[in-house]
Amino acid sequence: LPVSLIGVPTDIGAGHRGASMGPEALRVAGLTAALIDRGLDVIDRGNLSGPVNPWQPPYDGYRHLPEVIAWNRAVMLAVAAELKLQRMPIMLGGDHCLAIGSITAVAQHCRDIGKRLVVVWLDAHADFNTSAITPSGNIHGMPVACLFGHGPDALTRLGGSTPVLSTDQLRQVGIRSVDAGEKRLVKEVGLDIYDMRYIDEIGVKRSMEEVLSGLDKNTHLHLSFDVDFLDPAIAPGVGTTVPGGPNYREAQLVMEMIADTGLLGSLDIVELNPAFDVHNQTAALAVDLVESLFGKSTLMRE
Ligand code: DIR
Ligand code: MN
Ligand code: MN
Ligand code: MN
Repeated sequence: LPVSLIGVPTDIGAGHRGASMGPEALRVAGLTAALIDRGLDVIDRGNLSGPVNPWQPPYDGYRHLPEVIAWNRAVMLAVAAELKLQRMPIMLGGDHCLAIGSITAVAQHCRDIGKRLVVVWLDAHADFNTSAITPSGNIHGMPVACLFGHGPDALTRLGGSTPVLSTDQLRQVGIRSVDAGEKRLVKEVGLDIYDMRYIDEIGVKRSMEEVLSGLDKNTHLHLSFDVDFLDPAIAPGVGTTVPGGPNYREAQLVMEMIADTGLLGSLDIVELNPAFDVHNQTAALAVDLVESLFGKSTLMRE
């Protein structure tokens, strides 16, 4: 599948400034060349545009809601356009609120062509807060809730209908920070969460076998990769580090096992924040992991 890079330079959903520099950091780290080396047809569409970050406190439980809506409309339209052209959209984030727009578009596309959508969500956080329970008002902590129909109409119904996702369509991996109210809601909804304790106990291989079970040729796999999924020791360049994430090889194995399915249809790379990074090493690591995601391996494999 040919791929299209879509820069989404925004940090309106986050509690720290700087994720807006993520798209350029990924380009500087050589993302395009790495994908071309994988034998892919790559077009970099450049960056989407949208409102600047007004840097205001939360209002009614949401920080920057109008801006988040505007950016997500742009993301949804851009992703829909690439899917229509039969190209794989790769979002260069930008904070994780952009997944509302990207996954809404992907879900719509899957409905139209009769494919089953499965979303794999790599993150330290469950991103299942609502305005009533959020400790921060930051909408990057809410995209999964919005996709499940919990949130403001403008976000839950971005593509018209809601909910966009149901529990059988989402698997979250690497989770190790869930807020108090969020914990209750996640339990109530019954999210399929492979948290770090589970991964510690049964290992990455068996966890990922379970995450990727039940997929078939008719599955469109969307990967939403929040860079804070990774252990901060290898990935300092994010706004909200949480200790106890996957190490280098564990993260590579996650990507390699997803690559082996051959089902990847769309990708978000989010929360990379160059303001916290050291010599762009986190961007370079993200590119390295994306190479594995697109089939790079040490030895020839059958
Ligand atoms: C926290 C942080 N759960 C919040 N969320 C983050 O503010 O809702 N998500 N960092 O990536
Ligand atoms: Mn999060
Ligand atoms: Mn996160
Ligand atoms: Mn996230």
